[in-house]
Amino acid sequence: HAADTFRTDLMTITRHVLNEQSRHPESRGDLTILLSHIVLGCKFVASAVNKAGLAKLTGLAGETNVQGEEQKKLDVLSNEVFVNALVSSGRTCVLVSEEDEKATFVDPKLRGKYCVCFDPLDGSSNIDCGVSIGTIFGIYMIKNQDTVTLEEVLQPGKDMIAAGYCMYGSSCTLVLSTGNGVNGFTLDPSLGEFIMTHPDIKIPPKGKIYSVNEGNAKNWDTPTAKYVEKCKYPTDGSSPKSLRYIGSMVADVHRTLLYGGIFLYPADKKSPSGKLRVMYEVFPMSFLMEEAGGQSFTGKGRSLDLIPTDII
Ligand code: P6P
Repeated sequence: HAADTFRTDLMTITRHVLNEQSRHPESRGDLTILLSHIVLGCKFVASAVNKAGLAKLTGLAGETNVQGEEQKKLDVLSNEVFVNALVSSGRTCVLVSEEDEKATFVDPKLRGKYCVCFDPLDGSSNIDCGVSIGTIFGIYMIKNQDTVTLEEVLQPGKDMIAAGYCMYGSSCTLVLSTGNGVNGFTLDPSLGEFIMTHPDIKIPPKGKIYSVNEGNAKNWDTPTAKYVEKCKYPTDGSSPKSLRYIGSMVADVHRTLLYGGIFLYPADKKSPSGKLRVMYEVFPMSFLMEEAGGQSFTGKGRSLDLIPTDII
């Protein structure tokens, strides 16, 4: 029976990643091990985010909880979880985190060949009101792990070999690409496993939704203002687009991937280079968009062609 087959033939993220690895016979399984540690980090953060309201984890750093323990903000805690998971995987040599001003160069004895750029809890200002937030990550290969320098980390996004995000919302959804399409997995808390629920995600070719913070309209340049105006007052007889803006990039991008449309955070007078961070917001999400048949532009060119000048 279909139901029985489903129950006994689960496509977990671990099994999917192993299948992907088997497409590269020369692979030693390092990426598989690295991804399994990232998945562990996501499971831990999912659990902490779900308990945040109860455990009053959402308090500001420095407050003490009922046990008089120093409270860690969820994003600080999430960062520690991912740094520990990535270092202990033994497959990374340098980490770039939104939470840390400087790159983390892993102890030489524990080094591996990958660089991971990540935002451990993007959109964390939305935690207190229960809006979906997420972890975003991108993975690069480093040529020589023992002598890696910051310059080697500042690679264009097109050199990324994998990227993904985990959205902590009504359910916990992990979306991943290792360069062969995009797949979505949903955490089954009773199993503690991510089960494939969105195989081979492709962004719909036409979308009816535009997603932008209209509150910045007075700061937009003319081309941006004209584009958004056309979304609201189309001149080709089509219907106006709907505006959906959550203010949490993982949630806005996930909806765009599944429903189609456009998400934009245009540069403006306030943020001449735009607000989104290149290495752990723009690159991973652009990688996923292209792998799902979409596109990502900076307004001047392809986002993945950007060469970052610094890690923040
Ligand atoms: P604004 C969250 O802080 C974030 O980096 C992204 O997750 C989100 O898309 C953006 O900022 C929201 O920015 O200025 O619209 O609040």
